[in-house]
Amino acid sequence: MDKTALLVIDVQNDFCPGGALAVADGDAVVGVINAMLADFPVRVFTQDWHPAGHGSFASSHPGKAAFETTEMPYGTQVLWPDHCVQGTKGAAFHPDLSTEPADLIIRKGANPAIDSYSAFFENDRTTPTGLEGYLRTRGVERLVLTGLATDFCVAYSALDAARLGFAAEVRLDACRAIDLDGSLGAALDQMRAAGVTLAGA
Ligand code: VGL
Ligand code: ZN
Repeated sequence: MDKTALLVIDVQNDFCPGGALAVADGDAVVGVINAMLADFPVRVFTQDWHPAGHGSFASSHPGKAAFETTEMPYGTQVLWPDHCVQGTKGAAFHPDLSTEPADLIIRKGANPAIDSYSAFFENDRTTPTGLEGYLRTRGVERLVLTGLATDFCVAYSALDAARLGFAAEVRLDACRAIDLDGSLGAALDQMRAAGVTLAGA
């Protein structure tokens, strides 16, 4: 039997209602994820974990507003409101999320010059977080992905998982999307094309 890991992506206060980059209904994933945890032998949580003044923040780009884009050396970057600044309440996990079962917590986005949506690589798509090695040495072959946001960090993680040869399933009922200019539809299409299973819709 394939060993399956549950990946819980960025269920942090800033992505929940009232947060700096609130995803509509983001906190609705908490109960669904809590109920799934016991079914998996390996559980990995991620935290978006930016230094103040991070390069993905619109506030770091004079004349730019949040949700506009800019060109970075690694490609086009959406500029976000300041969010998930290391050590702040916004960067903490949602208080009702059951984090005790986590085997590993991966923090990403700490490099001020590169954003990091995926749990596996920074947005240059080459600088690794170490998650691949962790999963392989634990014998994991299959991933079930949950969390925030479907069309950014969950999708990038699922696409990287598929590219690395893991079987990947996204549980849409345990995810919520930002959906910026059709980004949700595009992400779902890309995931389907990459062989990611979309479940729980
Ligand atoms: C995310 C935008 C910026 C996410 C993180 O977790 O999907 N989105 N940083
Ligand atoms: Zn971020």
